[in-house]
Amino acid sequence: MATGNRYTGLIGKYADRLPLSSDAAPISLGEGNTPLIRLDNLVRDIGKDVELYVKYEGLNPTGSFKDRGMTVAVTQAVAEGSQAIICASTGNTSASAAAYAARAGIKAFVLIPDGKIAMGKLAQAIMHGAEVLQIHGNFDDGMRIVKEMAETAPVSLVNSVNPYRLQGQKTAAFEICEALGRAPDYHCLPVGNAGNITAYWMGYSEMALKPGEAGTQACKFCEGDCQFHQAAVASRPVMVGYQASGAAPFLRGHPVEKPETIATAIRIGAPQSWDQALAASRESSGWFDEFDDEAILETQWLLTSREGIFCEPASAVSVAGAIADIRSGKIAEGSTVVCTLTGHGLKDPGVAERYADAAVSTLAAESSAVKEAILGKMR
Ligand code: AN7
Repeated sequence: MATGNRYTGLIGKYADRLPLSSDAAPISLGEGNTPLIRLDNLVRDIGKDVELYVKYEGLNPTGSFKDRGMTVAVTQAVAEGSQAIICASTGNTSASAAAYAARAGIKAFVLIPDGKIAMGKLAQAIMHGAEVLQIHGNFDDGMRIVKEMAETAPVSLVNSVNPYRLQGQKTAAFEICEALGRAPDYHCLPVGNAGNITAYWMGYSEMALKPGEAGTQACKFCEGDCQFHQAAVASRPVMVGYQASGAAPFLRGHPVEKPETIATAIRIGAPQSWDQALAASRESSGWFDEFDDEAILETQWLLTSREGIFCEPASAVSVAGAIADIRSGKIAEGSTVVCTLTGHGLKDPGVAERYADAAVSTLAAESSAVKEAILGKMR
């Protein structure tokens, strides 16, 4: 019997904050516990006095934040005796569902939009043995169909309309409060189906002191030196949601019929958690904004080339937004800002093609040629 301190994932860590019965056997891949990285280079470039962090969710087991929700949703589905799960997906949900279903020994059916998901995500769904159903339609069409399937076929729906998904995803807010010792002033994230912004707001709200409660709370759950349970925080952040211009229903004020963006993860026109996301925005005095594909890719490049962090295009919109709002002063100097980088850049390696001509030199296999290239590039 090992006696170490092995991290066993969200359910192991946050059991008392998750609505799972204690006899549900956790289906986990050690998700969560992702780094909160400070962006010193970009902040220096902006020249403003802010603390800017990214929560790098690309370091979850399948490379996106979806794993936080999937561990809880699949654990619950299995506890209920389910033999199969289903989801519609722009890619990351299907990759995560496929992996957790494999681990649980159940079937995963994933509906993906015709030709519009990133190669890495499709590879994951295939390699984990999911049944991949590509529909002649977009994510919103898929969502409509899987909701019907959950009513009429023996499958559990694991999109974020499943409340266990958001319960799992709220733990990212707990981790941020633990890491900072407080809640940030602003939390910025990409918005697609609007589940994650809803989940973070739930998490921050659960961490916050209730009216009338004084100071940091003593642990209600355990006697030890448990950092998490003592980390009740005084305030909640302003929630800021950013969308791709071609898929920005929150900016239009209504669903978008034919969403289009290079950030395929957030190519969503009819967000399922519409009301909850609006409530989070309103209650936190937050806002929504939009950025076009060019701005998204430019920010992705800034993160890779200036900070060493490779996120997928959809994730970069959170930093594009934060930078714009810090520059304009909408996010005030002196603030602590956290952006969620929702997925890993390796999910969508195709975006690197546009830089390859400039980055890749082809040479003779000779020391002299390589040396010449080195000296040339150092100039
Ligand atoms: C990298 O996988 O909807 O606003 O089907 O993959 O909670 O939907 C993905 C969404 C942001 C948007 N960043 O989050 C899916 C899917 C990445 C994503 C979002 C997604 P929500």
